[in-house]
Amino acid sequence: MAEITDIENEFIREEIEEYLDRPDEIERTIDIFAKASPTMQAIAAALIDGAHHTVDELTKEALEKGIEALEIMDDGLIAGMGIVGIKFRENFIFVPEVLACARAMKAGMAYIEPILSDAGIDPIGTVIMGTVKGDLHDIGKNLCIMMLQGTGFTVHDLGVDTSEDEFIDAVEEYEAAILGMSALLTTTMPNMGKTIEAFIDADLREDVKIMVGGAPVTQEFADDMGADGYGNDALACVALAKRFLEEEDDEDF
Ligand code: B12
Repeated sequence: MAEITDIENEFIREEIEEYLDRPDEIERTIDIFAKASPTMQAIAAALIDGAHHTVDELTKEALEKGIEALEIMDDGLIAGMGIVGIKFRENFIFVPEVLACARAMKAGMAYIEPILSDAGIDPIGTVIMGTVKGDLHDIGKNLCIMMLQGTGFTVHDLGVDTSEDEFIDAVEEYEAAILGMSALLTTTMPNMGKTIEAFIDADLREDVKIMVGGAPVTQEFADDMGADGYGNDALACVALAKRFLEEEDDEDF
C-alpha cells in the first residue's frame, strides 16, 4: 500500500489530507497519485484548482514530450476530477468551482479526445444520458457525462427537457445498453418513472439498464419506479455504468 509521502506534489497531498475522510477513498486516491508521474500530478492539481489555462498548457506539453494520451487522461485529468467529485459531494466546493474544474477538464480533453478517437480505442460501452421532460438543469448530468467519457464510454447526450419518446428513439438508434436520466425538480422526478413505463410499453425494458440521479432523487424513489440503479454523484454514475457492463458480460456468458 502506498503512503501519502509517496506523492511528490504538495498541493495534492494537502488536498487529500484536508478534504478526504473515508478510509477507502483516501487509500484509493493515495494509490492513484503515488503511481502518477510528477507531470500527471501537476495536471491533476491544476484541474482541481480550476486553472484551465494551466491544464491546457501542461496537457499540450506532456503530449509533445511523448506521454500517452491515455496516461494523461487517467492519471492526470480523471484522477484530479476524482478529488473534485469528492469535494463537491462533501460540500467543500460548490457549483461555480465545479464548473471551473469542468472547464479545466474540457481544456485537457480537447487534446486527448481526437487522439483517442484516431487511435481507434474501442469504447467500453454506449450510454444515453438526458435530463427528463420539463427540467432544464444540466450541470450534474454534464458532469456525469464527462466522467463517463473519461472512463471510456461513448455518451450520447440528449440534453435537457427530454421526452419519453426521445429516450426510446435514442436507445434504439444507438443500440445503447445503458440509459441515464437526471432530474433536479420534485415536479419532474415522476417523468423518470413515466419514461421507464414507456420502455415497458414499447417492449424494450429488458434491452436497457436504466440508472437515475439528480439531487432530489433517492434510492427508494429509484427502486419504487423500477430503475436498475441510483447514483448520488458522478463517481457513482460511472460505477453504476461499469457494473451494468459487467452484468451484461455475465449474462452473455
Ligand atoms: C443551478 C440551478 C439552476 C439553474 C440551472 C442551470 C443549469 N444549466 O443546470 C437555473 C437557474 C436555470 C435553475 C432553474 C430553476 N430551478 Co434550479 N437550481 C439550481 C441549483 C442551485 C444547483 C443545481 C446544480 O447544478 N447542482 C450541482 C450538480 C453538480 O448537482 P446535481 O445536479 O445534483 O448532480 C449530481 C448528482 O445529483 C448526480 N446526478 C445528476 N444527474 C444524474 C444522473 C444519473 C444517471 C446519475 C447516476 C447521477 C446523477 O451526479 C451529479 C454530479 O455529482 C439547485 C440547488 C441545489 N443545491 O441543488 C436549484 C434547484 C434544483 N432549482 C430549483 C428550482 C425551483 C428551479 C426553478 C423552478 C426556479 C424558477 N422558479 O424558475 C427553475 C426550473 C427550471 C426548469 N424547468 O428546470 C429548486 C428545486 C426545488 C424542488 N424541490 O423541486 C432547487 C433545489 C433550489 C431550491 N432550493 O429551491 N436552477
